[in-house]
Amino acid sequence: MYVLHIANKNYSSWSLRPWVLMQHLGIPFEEINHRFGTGSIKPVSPSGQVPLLIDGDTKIWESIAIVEYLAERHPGIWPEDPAARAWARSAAAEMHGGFSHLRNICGMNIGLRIKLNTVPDGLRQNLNRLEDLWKDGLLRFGGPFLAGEKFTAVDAFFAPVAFRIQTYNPSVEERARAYAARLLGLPAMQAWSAAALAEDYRDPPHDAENQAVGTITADFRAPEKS
Ligand SMILES: N[C@@H](CCC(=O)N[C@@H](CS)C(=O)NCC(=O)O)C(=O)O
Repeated sequence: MYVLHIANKNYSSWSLRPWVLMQHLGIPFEEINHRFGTGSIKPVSPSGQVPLLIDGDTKIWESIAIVEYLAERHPGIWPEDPAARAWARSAAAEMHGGFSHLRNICGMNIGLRIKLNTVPDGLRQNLNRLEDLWKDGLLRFGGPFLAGEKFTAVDAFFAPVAFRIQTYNPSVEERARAYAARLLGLPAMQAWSAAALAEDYRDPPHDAENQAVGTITADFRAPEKS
């Protein structure tokens, strides 16, 4: 049985990617949850970060490597069509290495709703690129997912963006908003979200970062246990 190490579901966008993919595809795994700030990830993970997948004696870290490891063993991780697969790999790699303004300014915090103080140029550029990329995939492969009919790893890579759109409500075109809503409606995304909202503990550095970029207009998280 695979073991997937992840962190707080409310904040850990990288953990979400392999989790939602495995959950959606019905690949069985045991999950181990770490809390940010406790130092429990460091001794387990070669990079000191999550997600980390363990398969017997083999440790796989970095979300993109985890996805490729799974793709060698399970159907459905990437699209079957070679052109769609090439596009999906490119778009997932672009997400893995890029969109830094979106990732840094709009940190994932599933339970909060935040009105951004400003939308800096870098963030607007990332959002423009996101709209173009999603439009390209959805039109080229016919939807409803980015590389065609099925939810694959490229959708998993953009899954945290759907939560960010929900939290920060940035101005994005209707097609992008509808795709984000489609992701949010998936049972695996709903399960992750419900667990995130039920977390009764916080990571103050993440909360401080999110608070610094705007005004919190709602907080749907379970009360913090002291
Ligand atoms: N490039 C890595 C990023 C992993 C990452 O940044 N993980 C964060 C959580 S979302 C982490 O483990 N942070 C804890 C730390 O850095 O101490 C991947 O794709 O897996």
